[in-house]
Amino acid sequence: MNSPRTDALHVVALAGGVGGAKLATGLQAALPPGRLTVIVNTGDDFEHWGLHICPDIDTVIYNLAGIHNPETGWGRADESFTVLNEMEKLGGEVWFRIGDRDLATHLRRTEWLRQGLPLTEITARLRRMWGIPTQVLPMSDDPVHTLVHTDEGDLPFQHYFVRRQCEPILVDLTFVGADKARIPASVEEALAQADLIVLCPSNPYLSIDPILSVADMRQRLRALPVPKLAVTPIVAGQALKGPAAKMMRELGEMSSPLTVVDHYGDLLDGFVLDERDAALEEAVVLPTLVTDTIMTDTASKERLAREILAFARTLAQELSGQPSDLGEAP
Ligand code: FO1
Repeated sequence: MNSPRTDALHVVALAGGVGGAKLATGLQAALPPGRLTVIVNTGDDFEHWGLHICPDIDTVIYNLAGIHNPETGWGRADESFTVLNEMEKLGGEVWFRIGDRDLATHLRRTEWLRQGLPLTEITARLRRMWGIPTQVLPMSDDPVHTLVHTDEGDLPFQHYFVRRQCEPILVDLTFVGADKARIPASVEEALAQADLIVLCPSNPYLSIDPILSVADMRQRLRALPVPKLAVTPIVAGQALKGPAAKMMRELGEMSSPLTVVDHYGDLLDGFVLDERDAALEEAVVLPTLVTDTIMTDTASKERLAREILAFARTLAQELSGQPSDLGEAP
């Protein structure tokens, strides 16, 4: 295990979608400014209205800045849809609901991409503009596209997720371009400094797997001498949000936290299980924190994050056989 100085504690979270953004917000609140890096899924990115949309990056940024729509978890608070309504009148596509405030982000990002800036730099500019102390890093600057193989044929991710509301039966997933995509230098630096890796309660198949599929990311994470833990996205057989439980059943698996543990396999040193599934603790086999994982407000996000940091300290101790240097949460 690394022996990090208390003042240098650096947490790297892997996230995509609303569940990941919620825990990232809790971790940001629980850690000193600048000690959290979030590596975000970009497999959901797509072109729409001629613009480059990065839904998971925007969800993470809006949540970390506290300007997200609290009902959906994605998009902006106090949003209006004048442009969307006008697009409808002009026969444009409106199944993907882009609000007016959100549109400014897509316009600016697309403008910067056309100027040749990498997505990492654009994302850094956006998070600094919103005053976010956390580093938000795209998993790659190279294009990776999640392609969903279903009983109705292949669907680009947002067509499956939003347009078809995840109705087609999942057969398999491909992360097109992941083998050629490179890990950005900023991600490599964050991993080299990391004292703890947290796989957020995001959809393992749609949000975390694309990140793990970039080049040799999974092997790199596995080789890091720091605790790596995952937080369950499944509680009492259900996904708190999104299609994870439905997808598990369609893939012939149980919709259970144990399926998540199995799925991540030897990547994990520990697991965070919801208290409603406490009966499964022994079956997890890994060191397990059993707690309330449901994040409904700012306080519950921060409480869960602090419990995870305390659990990570005991985990680091168990793994090294020595007292942990992972400092006390402030
Ligand atoms: N999700 C929906 O279910 N319907 C939408 O119309 C929609 C629009 C949208 C616009 C901007 C944005 O950043 C996200 C948006 N999302 C929408 C969420 C997004 O499709 C998914 O949450 C992620 O791609 C999955 O993590």
